[in-house]
Amino acid sequence: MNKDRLIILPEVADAIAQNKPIVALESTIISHGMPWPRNVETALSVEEAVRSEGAIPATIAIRNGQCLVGLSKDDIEFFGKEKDVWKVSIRDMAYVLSKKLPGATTVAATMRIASMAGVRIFATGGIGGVHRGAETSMDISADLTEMAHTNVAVVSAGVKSILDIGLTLEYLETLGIPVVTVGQDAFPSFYSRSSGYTSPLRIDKPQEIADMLSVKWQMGLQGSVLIANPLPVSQEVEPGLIESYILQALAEADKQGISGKAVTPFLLKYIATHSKGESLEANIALIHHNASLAARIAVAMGW
Ligand code: PSU
Ligand code: MN
Repeated sequence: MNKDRLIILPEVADAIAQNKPIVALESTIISHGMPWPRNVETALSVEEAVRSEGAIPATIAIRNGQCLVGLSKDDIEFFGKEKDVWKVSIRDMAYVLSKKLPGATTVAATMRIASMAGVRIFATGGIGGVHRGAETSMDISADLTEMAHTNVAVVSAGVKSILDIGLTLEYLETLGIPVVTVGQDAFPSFYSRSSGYTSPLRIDKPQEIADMLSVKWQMGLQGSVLIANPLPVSQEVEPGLIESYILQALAEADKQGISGKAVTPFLLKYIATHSKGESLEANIALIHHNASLAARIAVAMGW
């Protein structure tokens, strides 16, 4: 690893050196997942949520040919406002770095950079997965393959139903990625605490999750653990409503010929715009909820 390409904010570098708990956060959610100015407000308040649980936040992005681990307030503003920010998954990293383009990192790229810096836990909203119709499109997010081999745990609110949740759970099993839901048997689907699927595993306490992560990595069992954190009851969005927006969004994506990396941002934006902000409020609430849980697990790990 060329150290000049990994710029760790001094506060984060100190935390790494002193084995203090750290939580990585992604930037695609800032640049491509939410409208300005709520994206910037959310990115800043999520960092506060991590701090209030006693951990240090490290939001990750790419700028000026460097991977940034920990963003300044100015950087967060930049990624929230700038129009031409690349959505960077693993395959885009070398290109965006060598061209010195600004890049917001997906779950996959954020995990990889977190791992390079020595950060072991990461909080996000929703992960990428197996898309509906993947049996013909082969659209399966690189988030899943990354989770198969990078030792960074991911806290999410489950899998969003823009994806095929059943196929995503199957694929996670194929890749050997444990899926643990916190506090309930049902696997959550982002806007809803249920999905129609039972979680493969259930753990109720942050300390027990921390124990499982320690055992996994001590045993040399490479890869992530998907920690599914159901959103608070008060924030749930009625599943029938979300499904109707998803079906409209999928039909519109098809009509406009949206494909490849543009699919997920297109669907997310369509749903956020058409649900009149209800989905955005739930999205913001659950990211805070996930960041707090990730921080509690990091504290329990004693890193
Ligand atoms: N799902 C969400 N919100 C998001 C994403 C997915 O509910 O913001 C973003 C994440 O950054 C994720 C990426 O890593 O989309 C997955 O994109 P793709 O499906 O193109 O791999
Ligand atoms: Mn895809």
